[in-house]
Amino acid sequence: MAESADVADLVVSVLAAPTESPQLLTAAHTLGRMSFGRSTAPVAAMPVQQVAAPLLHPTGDLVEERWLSRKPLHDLDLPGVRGRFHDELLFGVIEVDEADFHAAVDPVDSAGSTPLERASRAAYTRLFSVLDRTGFSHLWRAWNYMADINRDTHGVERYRQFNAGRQQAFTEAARNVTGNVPAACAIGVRSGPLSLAFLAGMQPTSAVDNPRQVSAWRYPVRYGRQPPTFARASLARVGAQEWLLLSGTASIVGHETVHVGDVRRQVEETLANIEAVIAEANQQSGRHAAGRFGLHDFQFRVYVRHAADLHAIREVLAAYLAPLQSVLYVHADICRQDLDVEIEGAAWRPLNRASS
Ligand code: 3EB
Repeated sequence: MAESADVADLVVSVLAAPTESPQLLTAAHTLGRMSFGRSTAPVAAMPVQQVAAPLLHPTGDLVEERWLSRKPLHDLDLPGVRGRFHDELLFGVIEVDEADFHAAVDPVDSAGSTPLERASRAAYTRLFSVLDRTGFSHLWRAWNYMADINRDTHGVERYRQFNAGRQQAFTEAARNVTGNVPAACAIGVRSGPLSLAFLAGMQPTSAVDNPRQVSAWRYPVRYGRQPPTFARASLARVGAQEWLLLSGTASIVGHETVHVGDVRRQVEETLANIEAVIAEANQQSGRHAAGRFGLHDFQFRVYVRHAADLHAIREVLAAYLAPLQSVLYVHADICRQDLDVEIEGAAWRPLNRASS
């Protein structure tokens, strides 16, 4: 029993329902929170990412997801970021108001730069300075939310503006923009500032690829002048555990969207992609792990573009997932206009004693 007690000491869990976690669900054990829909004012002492998107399912009181830990937690005290950390991991939230940035047209670069591009660059520049100052140098996972993600302004889709600003900040901070890049998602919400939540660690993660998909940082220019900076998943160690953080995953094969207009087949293709990423992660961690990750180990978050598709999406997922598996359905926009659904998730498992 010593083994499992030890593991429990280190567990950080994404919780779907407050009632499921009697002892841990207190402020003292909360590393970070993500809330959905019309939420209450932020609690100053705790980092919370307020996602301006309604939860479609489950409905009711459930409005947030929490990352929990039994480790001693400390509040971060730096300007422009709300964060909490323990000895291995930092959770933080950075919000940047686009209204603080004006469109600029550089006479040398006729493309200029837009308020969202500048806001994205500023958010990531701030993030990297937080990581440099705290020693949590390695960005593991980023959750990006912005209003009107598919709208064109200044002649460019806003998601592409975001990609440009993000990539620029990575480059300026001398971070990789190819290869070992963090897991991420970039999602459209109803209103509000550009919101960036992140997990960063003292130790590096390994990026996991998907052999069915072109790496996002290699997408051809038809998807935007600067490609998105993310990996399909991050494989990380926390104490005696291994974590697999799955990026937002969609119905993309190679670099092309498939099953346009058919949400059921999009879900199936997305699950095939997730299975491929899990298989790749299992191969990468190999003998270090006790057991393998499987689809049933994950807590999932599903972004649904059209609320009317909820039923179909749930029906398809029910055929693949365990009956009590935790899945949150969020009404939000996907970064490609031709995609109707995107799925992300997280899972953890014990490492072998010998290799930890
Ligand atoms: C895709 O596979 C779908 O820009 O950070 C998924 C995950 C997507 C992360 C990002 C975008 C991002 O290209 C979109």
